Amino acid sequence: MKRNQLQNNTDTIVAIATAPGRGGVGIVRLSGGDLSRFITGLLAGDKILQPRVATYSRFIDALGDSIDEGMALVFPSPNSFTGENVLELQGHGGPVVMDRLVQRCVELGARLARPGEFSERAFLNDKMDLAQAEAIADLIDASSFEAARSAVRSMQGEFSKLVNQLVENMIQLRIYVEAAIDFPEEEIDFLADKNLRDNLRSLAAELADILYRARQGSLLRDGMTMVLAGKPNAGKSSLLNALAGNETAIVTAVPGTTRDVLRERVVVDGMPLNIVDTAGLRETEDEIEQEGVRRAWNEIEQADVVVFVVDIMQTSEPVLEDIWPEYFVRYPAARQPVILVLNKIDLCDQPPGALSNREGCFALSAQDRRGFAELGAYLHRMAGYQGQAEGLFSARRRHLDALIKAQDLVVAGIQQLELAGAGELLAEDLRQAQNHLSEITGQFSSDDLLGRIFSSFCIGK
Ligand SMILES: Nc1nc2c(ncn2[C@@H]2O[C@H](COP(=O)(O)OP(=O)(O)OP(=O)(O)O)[C@@H](O)[C@H]2O)c(=O)[nH]1
Ligand SMILES: [Mg+2]
Repeated sequence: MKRNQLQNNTDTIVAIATAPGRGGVGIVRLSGGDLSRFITGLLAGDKILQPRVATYSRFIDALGDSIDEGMALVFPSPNSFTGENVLELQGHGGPVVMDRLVQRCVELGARLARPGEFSERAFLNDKMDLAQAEAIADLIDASSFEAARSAVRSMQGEFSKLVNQLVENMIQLRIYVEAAIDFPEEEIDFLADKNLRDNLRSLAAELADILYRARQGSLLRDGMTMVLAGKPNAGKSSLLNALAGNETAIVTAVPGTTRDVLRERVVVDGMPLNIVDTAGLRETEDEIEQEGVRRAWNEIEQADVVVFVVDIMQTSEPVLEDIWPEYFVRYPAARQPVILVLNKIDLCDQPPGALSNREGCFALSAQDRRGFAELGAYLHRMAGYQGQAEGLFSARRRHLDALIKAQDLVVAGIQQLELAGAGELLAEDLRQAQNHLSEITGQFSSDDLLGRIFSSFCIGK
């Protein structure tokens, strides 16, 4: 992959940079290549644009008729967002006006930008790294004050700085380990070197710290996915409605009411949560319901946390293994956390809240909302959510995966060293761990990964 070389010989891309719809001002942005034909072709009179100075002008079509009038701004390479020559036309923010300006740019030889293409070019021209580019998209998409604050920190390079520092430490260790392997006659008995072990351990600790903070940041951004599962009529849809504060799901006394998967994004005491309501799990002849049950299992499999809802009146002993054996049959090993909710306590004398003798078991009423605070607090604790963005940075699932892989490798490497004295294996683990970390900032990344990341951005960004 080519970086560090300004790609000013690229074609010119154009897009509306402002949000679609009507607004006081709308901006059309061009980037790449020689922009002089756009300046002469679009601006009335022979306008000479000073770099980064707003110049008032009429914007004209091929016949010289006015499309609009406004400000033109040129940012010569390399001092622009993309690092290329950039021209901005700030006109009136009407969709027709904006479209005509874009059309005129296309007539003059520009090509419509793909989603995220401006950011992609900024990345390729070393204006920012991958984590920073992603943070811009996260800032634009931020749904809460905290999420926006942590996105800004990532955008300004806080996250990247930590990752780069980690990579740097890893390189130092690798140099040492590989030198010891390559020059055994030097008699650096590196396996016995206490310094090496200490350094490896502190590397693992640093990784764990960054991972913790990245997890928090990713929670702020995405929230956990919590799937409501259970037998028909347990009150899953009622619980969804109560948590969401609206009547999203149909609730009836008929078992098998819900067939489709319903999704609702809610904020529980500042923590975003993606709740998924599913069809009641049961054997059924009904074809539609069968499909609903199949989809329910699908969602259960992908959940960060599963809430298994039961009707307390139908339940004698709240032991998950007995109440929901199918789950343990399907997933004998690695499972996500499951919370057991005993619903409808308004019908009996069970007090609301956590059951003292059972971890992760809560009594509540979806009808009168008793017991909700305890469940909410438990979810917060489970997610490790601190509720404050101090020292956090926005992070994505992709970043977490890379950090986790790097951590696993470092831990494995330490074991190779301590148990087997295997220096070569340690060296290989460290090499791979470094590659995973470098994926975060994009120093080491495939075109495929870049394509996936930037195509999820909005057009004009
Ligand atoms: N008394 C009482 N009734 C409840 C409570 N929660 C739900 N119900 C009732 O239980 C019945 C089923 O509720 P739903 O929310 O539709 O149950 P569900 O689990 O989504 O059912 P399916 O969609 O059929 O799987 C309805 O009649 C609700 O009014 C509760 O906390 N207390
Ligand atoms: Mg339902």
